[in-house]
Amino acid sequence: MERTFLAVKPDGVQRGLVGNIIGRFESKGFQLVGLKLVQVSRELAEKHYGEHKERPFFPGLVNFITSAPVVAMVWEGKGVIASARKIIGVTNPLNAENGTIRGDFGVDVGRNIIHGSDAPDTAEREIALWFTPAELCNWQPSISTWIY
Ligand code: FUP
Repeated sequence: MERTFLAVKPDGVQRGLVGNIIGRFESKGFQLVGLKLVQVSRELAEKHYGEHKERPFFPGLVNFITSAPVVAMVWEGKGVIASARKIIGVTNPLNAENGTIRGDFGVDVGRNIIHGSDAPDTAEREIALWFTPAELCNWQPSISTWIY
């Protein structure tokens, strides 16, 4: 089953948006398989955003992502990588559609609330960078056991 890496960035955590954001992926029908609050090191930030290291915004991006805790997650489900990107919205929140996370909550490209892997190879790389295999749960929902 397909998996993707998502992270609520420091602005999303500070603004109390974690529950709302997790709810959107749960409601869509995706399954949470990994979740932790992380104070990101500069080393992890520089690896995660390695493709941008020559860009002018890179130092500010690393400072931001290391400034306060991040909620790191792995979600599983059919087509979850592309679907999560649609739920998140485009990079600049001012251009993101209403109804997307960035469209609903952001105005600044440098404070765009959430990260989501953009393709299968990046999802695989980012999951391995942020989580050990033991931190990911393989579980089957069994609603009939818990709802009477
Ligand atoms: P996304 O995949 O939508 O998160 O966007 P990118 O990988 O292109 O960019 C990674 C992060 O760099 C963005 F979330 C925000 C930041 N960024 C800027 O701060 N300025 C820019 O001009 C572009 C990206």
